[in-house]
Amino acid sequence: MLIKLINPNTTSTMTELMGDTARTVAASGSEIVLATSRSGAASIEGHYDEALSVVGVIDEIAQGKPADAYIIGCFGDPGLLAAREITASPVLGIAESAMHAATFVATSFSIVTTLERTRIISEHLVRSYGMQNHCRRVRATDVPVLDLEKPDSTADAAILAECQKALIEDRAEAIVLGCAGMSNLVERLQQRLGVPVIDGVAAAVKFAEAIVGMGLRTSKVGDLAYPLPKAYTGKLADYAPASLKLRENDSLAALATAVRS
Ligand code: 2AL
Repeated sequence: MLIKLINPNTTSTMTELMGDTARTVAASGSEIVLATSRSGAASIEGHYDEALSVVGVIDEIAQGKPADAYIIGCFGDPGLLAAREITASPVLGIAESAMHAATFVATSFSIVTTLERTRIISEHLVRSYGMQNHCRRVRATDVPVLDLEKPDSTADAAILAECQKALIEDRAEAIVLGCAGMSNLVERLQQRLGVPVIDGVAAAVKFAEAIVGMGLRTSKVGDLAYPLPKAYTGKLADYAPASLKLRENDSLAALATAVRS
C-alpha cells in the first residue's frame, strides 16, 4: 500500500526526519512516499502559518500518484477535513492519531508541544476530537519548531523537563509529542520517563495501514462529500473543485450517490 506523508511546512529536513520514523514503523508491504509542501511557511507556529499551509496540503493530495492513504504531518492537523473532502482515500492527522493511540495505552495523557503560542491550537484539537476526558494538559516548551533540528539546541532538555513536569504535576500516564519534528525523541524519552510516549507520525502510519487494511474509505455521504462545483476566483482560481483532479469516479462515492438518488 502507498502511504503519502505530507509535511505541511516547507522544511525538507523535517520531512526526512518524519520519513525515517514512518519507514521504521511501516509494515513491509507499505511504501512511504514523502512530500514537502511547495508553498507556505518554513515552520507552522500559529494560526496564520497553519491557514496558509492548507493550500500546500491540498496540492500534494490533488497532484501526483494517488495514494492509498495520506498523512498530514503537522501537529495542528492543518486542512484535515478539507483534505478528506477531496479524496476518498483515508487522510489521517498526526495529532488525532497520537491522541487516539494514547487512549489505548493510558487513561490520561499530556501533550508537550513547541511554542507557547501553538498551545491553543492543540487545545482546540483536544476539544474537537472529544479528548477532554483524556488530555490532562497541553504543555508548551517555548522551543521553536526549527530549533528541534539544531544539534546544539537545548530543545531536547526542555522537552524532557516538561514531560517530567507532566508526569508529576498533571499525573499524566502517557505523553503525546506535539510536533512532527519530535518524532525522533520517542525512544530516549520513553526510557527516561518510563511511560508511553506517543509520536503522531508513527501512530498515523500504523492507523493508516489498519484502516486501508480493513478496506475502509472516507465516506462521501454528507459532510465529507467531494466539494461542490463552483467558481473560485483570484489567486485560488485553480483550486475550483472542477480544476482539481478529484477521483469522483471512486466506486464507493458512485455507490453512495446511486443509493441516495
Ligand atoms: C508543528 C509541526 O508539527 N510542524 C510544524 O511546522 N509545526 N507543530 C507545532 N505544534 O509546532
